[in-house]
Amino acid sequence: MKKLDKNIVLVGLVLAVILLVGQGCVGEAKGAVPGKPACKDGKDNDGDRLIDYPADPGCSSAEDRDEYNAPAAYCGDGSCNGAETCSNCQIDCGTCTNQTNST
Ligand SMILES: [Ca+2]
Ligand SMILES: [Ca+2]
Ligand SMILES: [Ca+2]
Repeated sequence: MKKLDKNIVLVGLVLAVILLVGQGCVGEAKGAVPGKPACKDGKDNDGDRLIDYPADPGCSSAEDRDEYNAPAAYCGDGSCNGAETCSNCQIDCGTCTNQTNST
């Protein structure tokens, strides 16, 4: 029975180690500095070469946790958006076709 007791102690120790290591790994996502919002960590988090509030327009404040801002719509971005039409942005909206009324 002594051997069994030793095994139980060993299993307990292993479990304790797993728990401790596991807790150390739980936390912030990769790349994020714990406790520091992306808008005041001194890094260019979204790759637009603008760093932190107020330089990056993606930062609404220094406490903003996300630098990312949606790029403005422009002619050539691949989608017909904003004020784009077939007459002012054929790249995105396609060429205008003359529609003839059958009536
Ligand atoms: Ca940043
Ligand atoms: Ca940025
Ligand atoms: Ca567009």
